Amino acid sequence: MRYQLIILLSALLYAFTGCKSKPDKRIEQQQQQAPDSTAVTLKEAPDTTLQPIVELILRASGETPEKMAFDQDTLYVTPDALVKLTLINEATELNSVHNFVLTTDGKYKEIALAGAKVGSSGHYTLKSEHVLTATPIALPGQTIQHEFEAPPPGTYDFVCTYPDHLATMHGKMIVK
Ligand SMILES: [Cu+2]
Repeated sequence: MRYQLIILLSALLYAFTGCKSKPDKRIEQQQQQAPDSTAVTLKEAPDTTLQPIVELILRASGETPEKMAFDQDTLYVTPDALVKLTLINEATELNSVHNFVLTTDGKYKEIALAGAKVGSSGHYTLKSEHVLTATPIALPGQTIQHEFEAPPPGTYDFVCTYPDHLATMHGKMIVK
């Protein structure tokens, strides 16, 4: 009798755990497979707390193409810096429209000539791998604030790409 009771209990126990374990596994699998809709993938923003800041103030002046010029022909920037450029157009003549286009690989002349054909709606700036950054155009009397990451160490050219300003409006940016 006791033997039978043990068998009965064992059978019950087996039936109980057997029935229960199967659906449990399925639920576990479903839980593993189901995408977790509560998880949010956050793109880690670069930590700029300790990033050096280089502030540049560049003035453009001159009322005729021959006299139009930036007030500096060499700008110095440290690598990894956040560059805060202020472009001040001090001119009053309508044709004295300027921008600041930073270029690589000695291509500033090509960039300026091609940019001149882009027109005002495109801020006279060609979309090119040789253009690192560019301000919008600054109309006479306007001041433009523009921020960009310093490029790797090296020497770059900046240029105004408004038509016919290339000859007098360009300079070097040295990153070191
Ligand atoms: Cu210009």
